[in-house]
Amino acid sequence: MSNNSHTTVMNKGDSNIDLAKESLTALLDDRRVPDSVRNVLQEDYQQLRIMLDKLENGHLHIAVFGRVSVGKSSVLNALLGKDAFSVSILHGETKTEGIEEWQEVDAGGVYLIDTPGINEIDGEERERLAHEVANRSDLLLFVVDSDLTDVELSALKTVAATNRPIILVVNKSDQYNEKEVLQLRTIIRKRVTGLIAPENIVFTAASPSQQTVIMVDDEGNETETIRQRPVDIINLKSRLWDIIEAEGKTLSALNASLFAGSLSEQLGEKLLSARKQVGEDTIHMYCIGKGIAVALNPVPVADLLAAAAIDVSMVIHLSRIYGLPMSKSEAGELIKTIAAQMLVLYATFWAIHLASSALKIGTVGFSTIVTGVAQGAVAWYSTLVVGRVAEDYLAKGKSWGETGPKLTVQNILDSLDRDSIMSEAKEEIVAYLKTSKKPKKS
Ligand SMILES: Nc1nc2c(ncn2[C@@H]2O[C@H](COP(=O)(O)OP(=O)(O)O)[C@@H](O)[C@H]2O)c(=O)[nH]1
Ligand SMILES: [Mg+2]
Repeated sequence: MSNNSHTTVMNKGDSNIDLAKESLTALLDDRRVPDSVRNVLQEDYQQLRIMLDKLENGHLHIAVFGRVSVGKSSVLNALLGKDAFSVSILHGETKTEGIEEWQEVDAGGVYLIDTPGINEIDGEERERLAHEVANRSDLLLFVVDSDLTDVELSALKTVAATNRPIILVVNKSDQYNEKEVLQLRTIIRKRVTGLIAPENIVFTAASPSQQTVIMVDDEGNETETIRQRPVDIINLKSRLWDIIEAEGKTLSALNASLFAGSLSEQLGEKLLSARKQVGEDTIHMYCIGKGIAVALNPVPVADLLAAAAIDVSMVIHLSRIYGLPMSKSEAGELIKTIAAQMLVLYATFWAIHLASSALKIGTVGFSTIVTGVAQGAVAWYSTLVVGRVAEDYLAKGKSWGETGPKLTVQNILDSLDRDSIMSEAKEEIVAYLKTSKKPKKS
């Protein structure tokens, strides 16, 4: 919502742009995403910034897409009226993307983007490239040089699914005579029904080949002349001008909104996995902290208190990573709920733990260390469980969902291999105790 005063009457295009800008800005400025998580998703945030920039500058991006050697670079050069992009008879001349401003559009800010061809890469790579190119462009020129191959048709379907406007450019029309052009148009029109509107199928000859004409005079002498066929790009130019004039900025707003929409969807999933990743490291850090604190602390009651405090900090820390900050008491309540379920499910296990905890009083020297390490490992394990369960609860938006607390705890316990976790924990604790004397404060 814009609260600043607009003195001009907004047209549909402007309000679309505002909306698009808003949703991009909202994604960028989302305070619930902490820096630790943002760092993991740097590239996505960079893309968001580029998109917002483009929108603010009113830029329009037109990209070519298609098989290698159909004449993508040539089509762009013909539009630009200069050899801005390199062209080659060799396959795959265009290795990376290139961008060039199309000066002929008076309004300015229209850019043509050249891309590598698509046929020598496998299907998955093709899909990825198709999405990437589509995401970054407001209008696509899908270039072919004959009837569409299966690979081209599937690539066209992929880009069409991104809802970008597409012009199907049938290049190298100089290779066909008039009748063949008509036939080709009919065949292609049929093939792309539902994907491309008939007015967006345009024939071009971006870089026509030379024609050798042999003339025979009355005496039977042959003379060879080489004739340059004319470049034919005017239909594409005028179609582009029409579209730019009619929809210009709306197109880039449309694109930005689509991008923001799909990104926020993707970002939702990516955010979750980035949060998991950061959460994982965080939990591990607290497991070490708690394992060592417990291993070194000879008084079992204090063990439990210290342990609880560490778990509370961990849950608060996790709640920030998940963008749902919790207070100390809220975190405490959550731990209580989790602990209650753990007690129910693992009664014997904790009973042994508490018994060994009691044993620790009065023991000295080596045996204290041994018991300490064993207890540290138990503490580590319990913190891991609390952390994982808390994460699950946070990932569901601070709720137990349909699963409920009991089943959630049960599922997490089932997913963890207790024995191997505890033996790894012991190793880490012992390794830590060997290298330093004091536990790390977390
Ligand atoms: N006959 C003919 N050849 C063309 C045309 N456009 C491009 N070519 C040729 O096709 C080859 C590949 O062109 P290029 O633009 O590099 O294709 P890209 O790989 O799709 O970028 C080059 O040899 C061009 O000269 C055209 O309209 N007619
Ligand atoms: Mg090229």
